[in-house]
Amino acid sequence: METESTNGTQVKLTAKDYASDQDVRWCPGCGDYSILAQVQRIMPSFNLTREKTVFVAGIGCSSRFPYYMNTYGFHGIHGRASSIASGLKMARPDLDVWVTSGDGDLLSIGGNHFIHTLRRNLDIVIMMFNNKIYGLTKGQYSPTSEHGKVTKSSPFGTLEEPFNPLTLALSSGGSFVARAMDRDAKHMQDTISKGHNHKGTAFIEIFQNCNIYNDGAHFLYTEKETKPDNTLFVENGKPLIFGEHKDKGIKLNGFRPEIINFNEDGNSINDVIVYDETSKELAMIVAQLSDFEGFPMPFGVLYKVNKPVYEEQMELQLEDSVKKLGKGSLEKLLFEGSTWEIK
Ligand SMILES: Cc1ncc(C[n+]2csc(CCOP(=O)(O)OP(=O)(O)O)c2C)c(N)n1
Ligand code: SF4
Repeated sequence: METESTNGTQVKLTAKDYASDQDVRWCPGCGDYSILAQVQRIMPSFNLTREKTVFVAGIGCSSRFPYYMNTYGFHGIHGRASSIASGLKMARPDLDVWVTSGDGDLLSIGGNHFIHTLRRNLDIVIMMFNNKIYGLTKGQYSPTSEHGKVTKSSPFGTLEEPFNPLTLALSSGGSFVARAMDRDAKHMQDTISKGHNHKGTAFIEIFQNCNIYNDGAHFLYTEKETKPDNTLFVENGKPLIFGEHKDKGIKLNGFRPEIINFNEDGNSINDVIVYDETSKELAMIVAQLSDFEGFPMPFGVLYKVNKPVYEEQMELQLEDSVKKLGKGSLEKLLFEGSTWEIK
């Protein structure tokens, strides 16, 4: 339970305090509702004040998120949430800054901004709601739509291979890379909390069902019957096991992952990889598992390392420069050096 100081008084906040008075305008049954509920539920545990919390979004159904949070918010332009959040965090490092975005918003028009935000490692949280489609614009394919996907903008099937958001984040220098799903509330809460508590940019991909334009895109991983055999829940220090009876595991044969079954001769849990979330090599291998036929989809925190954060380095550099060179003048800077006049 959190406390907030308003006019000197201490008030305990609950999930309800984080819900705004706006009507939620997502389609009934949309996976976004679950994400909103889980975020509101965990917010009080962070001991923050609402005045110091900001949700930044681009454009899309998912990007309506800031309207529904009773915090500060910024509904920006398409694809620019990471950049707006970066500027905000640099100017006001005391704020708690969150980005909510869709797979189209973040990886298509916002792709460039996204990769550089990860590379810089500002202390913010980026949540990407992945429904593998453009929801708001009524069902065109997105950078995560599978190859061959028939949509309004790809009537004969997409020709491109989709991005794997986790390997993209890892290779862009992300210091916290994780995946959750709309239908597993507890795991989502836990993953987002870990992301928030990480110092640096936390990237969390959340599988979200768009029941209007791409219903069932993630059902293999969310439904009771199919989930155990098709998902791998990664935990630091624990063996990579999965399956309804927890009798399957992932082992490495050189760099190649292999599935082993403990009921078959010679296989045992001791052969399975014990996960180390600080190993980028392991994170890369596990993030790609689902790209191969028959392998499960990984969820949880795949990678988490401590690296210097951008805003602190910038502050130190500024202080150091002022010490060495004095305060400086913008006017002088603009008019010094080689300037010329166009006549
Ligand atoms: C510059 C610009 N280009 C295109 C659009 C149209 N547009 C609005 S939202 C969107 C895609 C949203 O998809 P996604 O980010 O996956 O979010 P979802 O709606 O599925 O949550 C597009 C292409 C726009 N608003 N601005
Ligand atoms: S179009 Fe899809 S993503 Fe958008 S609100 Fe409706 S169900 Fe949700």
